[in-house]
Amino acid sequence: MAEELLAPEVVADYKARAISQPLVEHIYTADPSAHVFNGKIYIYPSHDIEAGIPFNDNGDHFGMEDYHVISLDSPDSPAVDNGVALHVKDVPWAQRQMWAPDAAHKNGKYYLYFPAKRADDIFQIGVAVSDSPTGPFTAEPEAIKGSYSIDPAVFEDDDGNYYMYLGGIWGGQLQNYRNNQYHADLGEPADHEPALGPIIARLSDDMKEFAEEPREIQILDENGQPLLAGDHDRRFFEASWVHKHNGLYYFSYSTGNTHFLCYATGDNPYGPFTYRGQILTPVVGWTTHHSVCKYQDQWYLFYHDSVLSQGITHLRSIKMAPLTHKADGSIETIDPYR
Ligand code: FUB
Repeated sequence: MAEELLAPEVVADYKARAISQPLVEHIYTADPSAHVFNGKIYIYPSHDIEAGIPFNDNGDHFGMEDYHVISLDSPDSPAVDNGVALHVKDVPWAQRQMWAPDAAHKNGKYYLYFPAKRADDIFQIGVAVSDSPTGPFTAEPEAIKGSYSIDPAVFEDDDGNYYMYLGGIWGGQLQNYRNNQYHADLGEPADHEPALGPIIARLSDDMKEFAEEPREIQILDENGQPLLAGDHDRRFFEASWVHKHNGLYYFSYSTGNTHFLCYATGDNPYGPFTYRGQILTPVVGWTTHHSVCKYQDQWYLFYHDSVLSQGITHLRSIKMAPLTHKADGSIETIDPYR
């Protein structure tokens, strides 16, 4: 099924009302994972392409092949495309679908974490290493042992521990796992059952392995009960991210088919996290995926939409906008179009 383009007047209206413009327009980019390394902003996005694969619920039309790192000297500086940082042909275990990545910095080395499908169509997460935040990165020969599903996000805590958050349902295959075991015939829980949670594992000292068995995170409602699988406006779908503000851990994520970016807070990296609200209302395009990053004293939301491609879901553009924490710790909801 081909997607229909938005009418030019609709696109013009979205452009006029957009709170920010694409950071780069010469390529399509999505799923921006932003970090400040050595005083500069580095964004690790997906690099969207038209792979010519028909749209389906597995997301096969997201046929990305490589990663480019985008850097900004400061939030007001031009965004610079630093070229190809890693290509799927240089990842021995991966075949296709280089989806949302993230990166981490430790002891002068930079680590790029990325999901991709193996030859048997199962997603795993890999790591590639570089001496530079912009790459090129050299991939480890095997995927991270015990990894699965998609959307790795790595959080560095104040005590020097690094944690990977991961997972995504539907095309991201998380519904096929329980207790870290793959079951081809498993699906999502029934609507009245607890929703599937994102997965967390602490990383090893060398940043290339899990230092512990991955475990599922609980997201609770205002009564301390797990969000239910049928609660599509609030339950976890994909796009994990964690940031810490005033000692509170903020776990944020996409609700997928209801198109919200939501957040929940907790007092430690493993949760449980309690649902607090929406960060971003729906953007143009099916997916929504983000990061939250502080530059000097200002927090920013990095996100994407499909306005530049006239609404094509798999041709997205990364954007950034200021994000505000209120005095009570809640986050002001952002409407991407005024
Ligand atoms: O970019 C491919 C997939 O789309 C990501 O992994 C998801 O989070 C969604 O943004």
